[in-house]
Amino acid sequence: MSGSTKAVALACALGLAACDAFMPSAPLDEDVLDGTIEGMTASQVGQHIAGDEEFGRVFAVADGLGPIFVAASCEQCHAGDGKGHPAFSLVRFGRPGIAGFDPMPAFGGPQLQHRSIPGYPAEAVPQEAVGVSTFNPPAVTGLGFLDAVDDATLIALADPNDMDGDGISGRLQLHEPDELIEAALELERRGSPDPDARGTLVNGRYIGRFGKKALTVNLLHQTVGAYQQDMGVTSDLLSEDLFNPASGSRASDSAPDPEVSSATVANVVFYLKTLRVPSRRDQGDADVLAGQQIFADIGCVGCHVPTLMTGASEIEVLDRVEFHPYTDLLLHDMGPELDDGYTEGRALTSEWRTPPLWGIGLQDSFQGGQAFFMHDGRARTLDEAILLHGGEASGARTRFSGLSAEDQARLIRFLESL
Ligand code: HEC
Ligand code: HEC
Ligand SMILES: [Ca+2]
Ligand SMILES: [Ca+2]
Ligand SMILES: [Ca+2]
Repeated sequence: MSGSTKAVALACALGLAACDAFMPSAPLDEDVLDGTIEGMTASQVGQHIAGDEEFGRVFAVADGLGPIFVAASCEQCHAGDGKGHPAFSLVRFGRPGIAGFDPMPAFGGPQLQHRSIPGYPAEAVPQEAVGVSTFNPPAVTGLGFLDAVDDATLIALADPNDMDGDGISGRLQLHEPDELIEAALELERRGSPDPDARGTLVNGRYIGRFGKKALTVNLLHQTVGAYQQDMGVTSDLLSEDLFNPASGSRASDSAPDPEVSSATVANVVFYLKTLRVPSRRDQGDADVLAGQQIFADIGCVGCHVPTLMTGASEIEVLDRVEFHPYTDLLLHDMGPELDDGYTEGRALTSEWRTPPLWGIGLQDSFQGGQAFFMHDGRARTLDEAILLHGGEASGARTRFSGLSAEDQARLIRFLESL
């Protein structure tokens, strides 16, 4: 119970407050996602709070919003740090090209910025686009743990040729080196007690881990990308304003670049790193425990790996600890139904990075009382989400369908406890 909840309970017990009206709306501590990890030093708490403020900061035109953008703050899309409502989804597009997938930069691709500052034309999805995909904002809790997993762990989890014969391969997303990726990796290596654990080259390319197709290599890369692509806000690493190529002009806003300082970016990254993992609920319940066993037995754990280890971290709580994200951070072919014809890096259009399942039982409270699952929110219940699994996950889906109604309900109870 949080301090304020305790105070309310006490006031009720003493007959001081109208408790029927008050108690139900007081959130339980465990239902709140945006708590911090424990054990931070005072200066770390200070940096977390500074990052939290920046995460909530609403940009105005004078601050450098746009000229084209999707939303005016991180928090608008990642409300309460939980999954965002589909109204705040990102739309990305492209088409098959001669040398692989063409993200259509001449048309403003791959990401649509459908809003703009006054006097500047917003983008529209071009008719020439063949693959168009909608990405729902994911929850941002617990990401410091995923960020602190060593490259070697991901390399060991990958089984591109399905050598163990379970029908599940799991591939690393790999990106050609570029200036931005190398700068983002280098800055993070500088603060790390084990710099060699990150930025490993695999066949000359860097491992991607964040985003639905693992587009970005770390939280810094993700953050500067979000500032520029989602809000039109420039930083030291991405210092050029976005412009709409269809408008024929490279005119940008009048705010001097960079529009956020590297200290601000570092604070936001630190904020993301130090958001705690959502707490489990009803962990000891008999149905939940039975559901957990079924989750393992029918092969959900082939991708939604229950336990990972972090590597060395400068943040004590994240330093070489076990945690339970229910993801392998790898790409999997999910079959034709989830194939939007759109892709990033070396992923196939049908490939998606396994999303963590922690907090999944809480997400409806962050999406306006309704839940939206899968990359574009097309599934409205956990059952529906499971039944959309195809490709490498076909076996697990078929085994789920073969369960008794009671066992299916137990599996769902387990997911709801995460
Ligand atoms: C317009 C809505 C929108 C805004 C604004 C936005 N995001 Fe996001 N965010 C998303 C979506 C959608 C994704 C998934 C993108 C992808 O899969 O490539 C995402 C992904 C992320 C991720 C990766 C999470 C994961 O599990 O892989 C992080 C971290 C993140 N955002 C942080 C931020 C920060 C920090 C800001 C502000 C600087 C921000 N976002 C602004 C919508 C938004
Ligand atoms: C082959 C790998 C794989 C297996 C096996 C697998 N999943 Fe998934 N799962 C994924 C991927 C990838 C996604 C994201 C797909 C998308 O966004 O379109 C996903 C999405 C989900 C989601 C929705 C998450 C969200 O944030 O919207 C749930 C719930 C889920 N899986 C549960 C299960 C259960 C239960 C099983 C076992 C019956 C299972 N998965 C087996 C890879 C897998
Ligand atoms: Ca700008
Ligand atoms: Ca664009
Ligand atoms: Ca500017």
